Amino acid sequence: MSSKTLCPYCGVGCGLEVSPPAQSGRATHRDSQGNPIWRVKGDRAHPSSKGQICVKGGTISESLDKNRLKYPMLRNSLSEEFRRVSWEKAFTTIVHQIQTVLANFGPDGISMYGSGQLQTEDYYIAQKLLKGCLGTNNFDANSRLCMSSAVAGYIQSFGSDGPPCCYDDLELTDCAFLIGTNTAECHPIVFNRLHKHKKRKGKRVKLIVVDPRRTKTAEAADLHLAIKPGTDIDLLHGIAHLLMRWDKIDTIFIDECTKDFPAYAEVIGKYPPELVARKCGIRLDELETAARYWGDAKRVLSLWSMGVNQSSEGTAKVRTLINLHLMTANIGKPGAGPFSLTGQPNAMGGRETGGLSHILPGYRLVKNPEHRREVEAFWGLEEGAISPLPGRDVLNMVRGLENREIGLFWIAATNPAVSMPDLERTKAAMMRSPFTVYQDAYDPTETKAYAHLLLPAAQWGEKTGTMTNSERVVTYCPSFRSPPGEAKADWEIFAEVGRRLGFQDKFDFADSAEVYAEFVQLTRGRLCDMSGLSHKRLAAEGPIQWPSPEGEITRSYGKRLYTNWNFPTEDVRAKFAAFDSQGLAEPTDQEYPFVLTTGRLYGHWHTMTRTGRIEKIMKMHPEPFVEIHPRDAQKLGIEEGSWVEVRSRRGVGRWKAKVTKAIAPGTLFVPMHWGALWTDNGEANLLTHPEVCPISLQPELKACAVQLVPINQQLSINHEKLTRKNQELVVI
Ligand SMILES: Nc1nc2c(c(=O)[nH]1)N[C@H]1C(S)=C(S)[C@@H](COP(=O)(O)OP(=O)(O)OC[C@H]3O[C@@H](n4cnc5c(=O)[nH]c(N)nc54)[C@H](O)[C@@H]3O)O[C@H]1N2
Ligand SMILES: Nc1nc2c(c(=O)[nH]1)N[C@H]1C(S)=C(S)[C@@H](COP(=O)(O)OP(=O)(O)OC[C@H]3O[C@@H](n4cnc5c(=O)[nH]c(N)nc54)[C@H](O)[C@@H]3O)O[C@H]1N2
Ligand code: SF4
Ligand SMILES: [Mo]
Repeated sequence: MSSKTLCPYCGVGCGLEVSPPAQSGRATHRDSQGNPIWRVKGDRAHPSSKGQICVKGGTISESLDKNRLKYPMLRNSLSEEFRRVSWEKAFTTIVHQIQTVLANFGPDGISMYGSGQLQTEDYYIAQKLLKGCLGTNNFDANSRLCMSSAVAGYIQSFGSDGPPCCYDDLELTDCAFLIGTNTAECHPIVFNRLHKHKKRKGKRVKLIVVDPRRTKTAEAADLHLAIKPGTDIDLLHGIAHLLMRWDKIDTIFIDECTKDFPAYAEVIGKYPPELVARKCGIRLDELETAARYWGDAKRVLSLWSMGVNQSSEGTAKVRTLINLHLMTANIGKPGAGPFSLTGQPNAMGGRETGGLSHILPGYRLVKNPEHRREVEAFWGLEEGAISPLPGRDVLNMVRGLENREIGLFWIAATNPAVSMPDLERTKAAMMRSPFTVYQDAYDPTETKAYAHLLLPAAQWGEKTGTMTNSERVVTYCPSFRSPPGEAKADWEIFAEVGRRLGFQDKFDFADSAEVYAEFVQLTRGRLCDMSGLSHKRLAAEGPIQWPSPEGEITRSYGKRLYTNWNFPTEDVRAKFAAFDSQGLAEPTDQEYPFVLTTGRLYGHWHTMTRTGRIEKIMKMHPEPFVEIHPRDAQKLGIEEGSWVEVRSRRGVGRWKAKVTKAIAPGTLFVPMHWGALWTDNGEANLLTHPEVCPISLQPELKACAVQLVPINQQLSINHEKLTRKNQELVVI
């Protein structure tokens, strides 16, 4: 019997069909430890992916049985060894810790740091526990490092979060504008759909890629604008300037459906093309070509991800991109719109359930008194139970730990000891935590070193829930195998803590279908209305796209938002933004003359807890490296494959040089994936800085100033030691 589910890696959200390892009599595919491997193929009936998958989805099942955390483990201090404990002991310990912190610090002494890899049901129960019952908004997620600039940009420009487009638009556009996204490697199936369309339509479809690196995505483009890191706003204003000059703007749409255009027009007046081209480090004719492609197209679809969001002006970048859509009415119609590609499989579900410290379930805001009252009433809480103050974002949690303002730090489904910026500082802060609960599926991970209590989580395939992909399609993900050892679903862990804290009636759920049924009621009447969805319906009918209000008979797929050009603002108009370009938070100077950017490789997933243990992927990407332009390499006498040191004001890393024209001169690229368990030489985030966008509070993981120094010595990679660290065979 096979099960239909969703790939638990990226936000494309491909449908998978998973079947058990072959039964006796037939050859069984086994991993290097002898575990039978579940068979995985693409689900042809899934509307988002139509049967396609990439190497990550195709190999996911090989990681299911390796290095799993199976039992709760406890220690009194970080210097002690962990000892196995019962769930009973684990729960009484957490409840005791929470009660102590409530007495000593009040509710805001508790902080939880979650993840876009939790399912919607997990996320929802965590919000109810923290924001509702405990009265603290200190729930943030790794989406702060990922999607928060997109969320802020949508809210400010349109009045609500919510990507307005759908993947069908990939096949309907005549100009795709990809900025700060390596779609080919990070959202491969979205890219396949777009690329096929382009191949079919030939010159009639234009593909523009804006990225300081010549990525696989850029290689497929008609026009690759290799701008200097952090000059996106200049570029976008430059395009707007030309569109104005050439009278390629839609004045009727601007007059009837938007506001604040004059202030924006004044700003773009200051960005003449010659100046912009110089600032961005591109040719004037390249800028003009980009503007012409945009201006001549009937339907422009822009796609973006971390090159835009992970910036100290992330929200301004998002809004400036949306401005271009507004001035040319490229929104709410087929093949057009500003489409943020979400990174993680359920980052969207996180947004729907209120999984950041400033939001509440159903696309509501903590700061809005009416929104708080609606949620309090729904949860059966007294008025005022939800704090009116946004909680700590994750960087503020780090500061809270430093200042000893946090008594209990609870981490779930993320590995901050690799993925947070300014890692030494993050680690030092986590060392100060009086008590850290870490709820993860794998063991070891780098974050384990900073935990007092480890809780084994059932992961995807071992618990039943739902996830929403980038195009708002909700997929039912049933449990198809038992969790290893005593692992439990995240939502069950949160709910049990809630019951033991005295909120029996609030967490009285028989199963996750009941959790989902409660959650969707909170979306009724909101933009993300899912009141027509249930586990039962999703299991029977397959994936469904929201909005999906109860009782409405609509298509389940191919929906767009804002097709009537009414936006959820007070006056139903979308808003132009007037931001000047600020550049990088840490500009280069004589001492630190290079910009270091960081990002992803096709095969690996984040901190490698799964992909580091998959042979095929380790063979594709065995070790980290630093990309250096030949001109810079020559100047410094660096040869391909030689070791170099990269130093920032915060940390140092050593990598093998990959000399390539794929990177712009003056810029270096290091993959983010390798943490302390996988390398002894260089971790990207030891170098990055913690400066954030003042609006979205998203850190600028994409750029810091560094020195590049050749080291005339051959460093060895101690594979044996690294293998021991990971307690299993890793093929390199
Ligand atoms: N293979 C793989 N796929 C993934 C993931 C993974 O770990 N591995 N993770 C998922 C997640 S959570 C996310 S968030 C997405 C991320 O997906 P992407 O955002 O596509 O991936 P990144 O490699 O982080 O960054 C994208 C590009 O931004 C460029 N960039 C850097 N600075 C700038 C700048 O100033 N301006 C512009 N325009 N571009 C710049 C980089 O050169 C890089 O090519 O991928 C998802 N998919
Ligand atoms: N330098 C640099 N740093 C970055 C980025 C970058 O581009 N550059 N990108 C940032 C972005 S966009 C992101 S999204 C983050 C990602 O960074 P992380 O969130 O730290 O990365 P993951 O390795 O995906 O960690 C997820 C963890 O959840 C566990 N897990 C999987 N499924 C489950 C489950 O169902 N329940 C529980 N409890 N645990 C589970 C996995 O074992 C793993 O340990 O990194 C950020 N950091
Ligand atoms: S494109 Fe993303 S969702 Fe699809 S199979 Fe690959 S990792 Fe999974
Ligand atoms: Mo992400």
